[in-house]
Amino acid sequence: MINLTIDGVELQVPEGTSVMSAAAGVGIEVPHLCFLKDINEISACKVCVVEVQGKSKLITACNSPVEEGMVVFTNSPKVRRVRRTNVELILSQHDCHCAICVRSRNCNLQKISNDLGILEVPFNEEVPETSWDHSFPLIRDSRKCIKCMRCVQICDKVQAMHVWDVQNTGSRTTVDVADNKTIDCSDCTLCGQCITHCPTGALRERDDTDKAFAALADPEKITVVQVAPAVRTAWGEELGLHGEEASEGKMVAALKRIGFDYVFDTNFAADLTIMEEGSELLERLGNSRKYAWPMFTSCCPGWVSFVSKKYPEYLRNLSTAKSPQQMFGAMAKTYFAQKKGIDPNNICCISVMPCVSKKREASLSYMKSAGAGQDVDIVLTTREFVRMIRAEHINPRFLKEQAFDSPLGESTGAGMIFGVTGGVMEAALRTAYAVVEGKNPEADAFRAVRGREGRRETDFVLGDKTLHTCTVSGLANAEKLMEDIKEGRTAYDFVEVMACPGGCVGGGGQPIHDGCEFAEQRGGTLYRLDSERKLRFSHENPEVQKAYEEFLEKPLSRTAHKLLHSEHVN
Ligand code: HC1
Ligand code: SF4
Repeated sequence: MINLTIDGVELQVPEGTSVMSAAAGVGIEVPHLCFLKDINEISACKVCVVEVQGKSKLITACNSPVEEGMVVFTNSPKVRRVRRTNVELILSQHDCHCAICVRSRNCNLQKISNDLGILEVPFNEEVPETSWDHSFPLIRDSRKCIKCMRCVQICDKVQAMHVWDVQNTGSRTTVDVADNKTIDCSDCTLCGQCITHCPTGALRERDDTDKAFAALADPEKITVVQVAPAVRTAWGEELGLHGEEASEGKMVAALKRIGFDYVFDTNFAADLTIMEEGSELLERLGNSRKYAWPMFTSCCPGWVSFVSKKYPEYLRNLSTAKSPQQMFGAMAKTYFAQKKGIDPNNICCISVMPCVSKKREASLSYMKSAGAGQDVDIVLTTREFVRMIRAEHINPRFLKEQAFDSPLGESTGAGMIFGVTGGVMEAALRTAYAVVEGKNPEADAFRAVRGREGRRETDFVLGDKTLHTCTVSGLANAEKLMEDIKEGRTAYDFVEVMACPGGCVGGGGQPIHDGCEFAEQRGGTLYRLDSERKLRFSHENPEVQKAYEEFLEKPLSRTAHKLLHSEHVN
């Protein structure tokens, strides 16, 4: 153990601990912009400088290890002076129009500048804007980039997509798409992880809230909104609601207050997905020579995009079941429209998703099986939903809980856990067991698939077959998985992959908490909501059962195939 003093506090920490982490352990936050633990420890921003007694040069706290007897000052006059100059230099090359920045009030650069009392920028350089296609779902504003390198490292190390690179030198240094490509020609899967790890507003999703407000104001349009499982775990975070205060009922009430005509649950469609994908798995297992193995889940569009860009020869391994978002859209513009006697062309189908890639999924040319335009018209991230709540001056604390509408609003605990890594697998196994054994298992019988590691392998006995399963989150983990499969180092029957670490709860469209990961906590919320549900098995969802009786007939029927399945094309 190492003994040291930080700002007068004596402490003992293990050897190798960084000064920043030692300080955090006693409640002293050293300001920083570029640092991300184990991912970006390069001290590019120089904001975390601290003074060490007896040393003339300041050191960077993020990547300097503690030393025996060290006496550290994190906020001495010298530290404040140098830190202030370093921040002023960053601001001199930054577009400081905070009032019109999407990250206003949630920007670490803004906070640190304010804390340092910087009210004017003494140096000012004209920062040129690099060209960008603003119709693409991910937008980069080079004038707000502070060259912290977080996006480069997240995309390289966590997602293995290598989309970003540094360009030019000196004061012209910037980050842009690597190899002089345009973003739409790059490998970007739209996972959005670079957005949630950007400390400023240099990266953001395309804002579609204006389109949603226009649909709400159009008297001809019936607005039908669906909310993804993971959204309910995070929508209250930026609104100051804590834990159970940000309930599903208040979320529904907020959507109704905004003015949506029907508020439905993507969880309903997740249950429907289990019926279709589970049946597909059993059909494939029964005719195993006809199919490529393993079967992959297909509900995460970041993962589907990854396969199509990097391993197109494995596209046929993906389940043909569409994602719950897309199944919902197809059902809303057919089954629901028919039941209500609404012309599907008058329905505007909107989703609230924790994901940026869902914007692209909804716009794919083959996602219009209901024959009334795209099945899903507008996709909003959780962050955009929160902006709409704010724009409408809604204080969720004063809202009374409301229930989802029917007939696409009922869901089970199995649909709920789709939003956390391992959840699709667990939900599918609950129903597959029931089909094979003729009775339900214990609802938590397959909890072995839960966990924080990026890759988990588990075997389950189903009838006379042992099912080898694998669950992965994060695309760098997916890349290792694919290489293992390709090289024959491993073999599975059923594989679930989610592009974002932790699953959709850690999605690229979720609220941003600079440098902090919230996926685990949000995943815990989904498991709690699952355990509190009366129904825990997708096949017991009464509205799903009714939809089969009244409209779809049975899983994998002709209608189901037409509306709920698609081939994945490159
Ligand atoms: Fe997801 Fe899914 S779980 S992909 O993470 O299968 O986005 O939450 O909506 O479609 O249900 C996302 C979440 C979401 C789909 C479902
Ligand atoms: Fe990389 Fe994901 Fe960002 Fe695309 S969205 S650049 S894949 S981190």
